[in-house]
Amino acid sequence: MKILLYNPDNGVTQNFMPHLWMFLLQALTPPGHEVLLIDGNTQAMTDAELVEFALRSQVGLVGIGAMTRMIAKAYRVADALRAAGIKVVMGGPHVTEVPDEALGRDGGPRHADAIALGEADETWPRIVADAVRGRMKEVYTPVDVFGQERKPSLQEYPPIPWQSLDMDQFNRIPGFVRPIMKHFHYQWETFHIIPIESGRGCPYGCEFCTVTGFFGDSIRFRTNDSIVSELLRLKARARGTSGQIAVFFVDDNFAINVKRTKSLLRDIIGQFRHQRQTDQVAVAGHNRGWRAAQLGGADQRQPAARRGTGGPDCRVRRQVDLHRNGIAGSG
Ligand code: B12
Ligand code: SF4
Repeated sequence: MKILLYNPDNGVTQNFMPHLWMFLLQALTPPGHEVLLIDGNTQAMTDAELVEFALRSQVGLVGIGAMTRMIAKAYRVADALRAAGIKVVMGGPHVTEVPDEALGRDGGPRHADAIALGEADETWPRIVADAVRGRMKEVYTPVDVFGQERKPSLQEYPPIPWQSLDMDQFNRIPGFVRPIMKHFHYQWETFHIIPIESGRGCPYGCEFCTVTGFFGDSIRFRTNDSIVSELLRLKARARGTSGQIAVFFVDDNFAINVKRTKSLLRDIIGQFRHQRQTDQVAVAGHNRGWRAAQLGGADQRQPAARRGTGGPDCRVRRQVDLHRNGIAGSG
C-alpha cells in the first residue's frame, strides 16, 4: 500500500524544520509499503492539488499529524481527501486532547476515519495492517494487554534511514542559489535542519502545556549509542551530498538528568572530536560550534502567567554560562 504522511502548515508562518513524527512513522512502517512525505511548509499545494496527487499516486491511506495551530487546515485537507474516497488517520497532540472533534462525536462534522491517541510508535504498524485489510478501527490507543496505558520504551529506537531518505523538499538552500554553491565548490549545496529526540516526558506538569499529560511524568531516554549512531548517519549523509546538516534536539528536558546529559555529550564529543573536552554543557556547546541555544522547561518558582518556556534546568545561571562561552541563549 502507498501511504502519504502529510504535515499541514499553519498558513501564516513558515516552519524552519520538518517534524520528527513523519520520519519516525515512516521508519516504523512495516516492510512492503511505500511511504511518501509531504510537508505543507515546503510543498505549497491547494487541497485539490493534494487530492489529485494522492489519487494519481494511488495512495491508500493518508496520515495527518497536527498541533492545534494547524488543525483547521488539517481538517480541511482531511475532508477533501475523504470526499475523494481516501482513508484518513489523524494523530498528534490536538486530536489526542480532543478526540471527539476529529471523529465528529461532538456534534460537528467528521474529519477522520481513524485517530491515533498519544504516542503512536507501537500503534502505527497495527493501523497500517488494519488499513490494508480495510478494517481500521476508529480509535487507536497505546495500551497493554490489560488495557493499561503503555508508553513506548525508547531503548529500542528505530533507526531513521537519514542516509537514504529523499530530503529534497526540506533543503533550506533556495533552488536558484544551489548551482552557484556547486560551481564554487562550497559544501553548502544542501542545508537541512533535522529534528532528533533523545528522550520523552516531563515531570513538571505546567498547567498550560500538554507534554506531561501526553508523554508522561517520568522521562524515557534513548541509549547514547542510538543517538550517536543517528548523528553519525547524518554526518555521513552531509559528507556524501556536499551538504550541511544542523540537528535540533526536540527534547523538552534535554538536561534534566545531569549525569545522563554529560554522559551523552561526552559520547557525542568522543565521536566527533578527537580532543576530550570538559564536561560543562556550555563549554561543550561552545566547542561544538554552537552559537545559540534554545532553552526549554519552565521555572516552577514563577507564577504561571510569568513562566515562559524556561525551566528548572535552564535558569539565568545557565544563560550566563552560555553567554560566557559565546553562545546566545533563549528560553
Ligand atoms: C520541537 C517543537 C517545536 C519546534 C519545531 C516544530 C517541528 N518542526 O518539529 C518549534 C520550536 C518551531 C515549535 C513551534 C511551535 N510549537 Co512546538 N513543540 C515542539 C516539541 C518540543 C517537540 C515535537 C516533537 O518532535 N516531539 C516528538 C515526536 C516524536 O512526538 P509527536 O510529534 O507528538 O509525535 C508522536 C505522536 O504525537 C504521534 N503522531 C504525531 N503525528 C501523527 C500523525 C499520525 C497520522 C499518527 C498516526 C500519529 C501521529 O506519533 C508520534 C510518535 O509517537 C513539542 C513538545 C513535545 N515534546 O512533543 C512542542 C509542541 C508540539 N509545540 C506546541 C506548540 C503550541 C507550538 C507553537 C504553536 C508555539 C507558538 N505559540 O508559536 C509553534 C507552532 C509552530 C508552527 N509550525 O506553526 C505544543 C502543541 C500543543 C497542541 N495543543 O497542539 C507542543 C505539544 C508543546 C506544548 N507546550 O504542549 N515547536
Ligand atoms: S517544564 Fe516545559 S515541557 Fe514540562 S510541562 Fe512545563 S512547559 Fe511543558
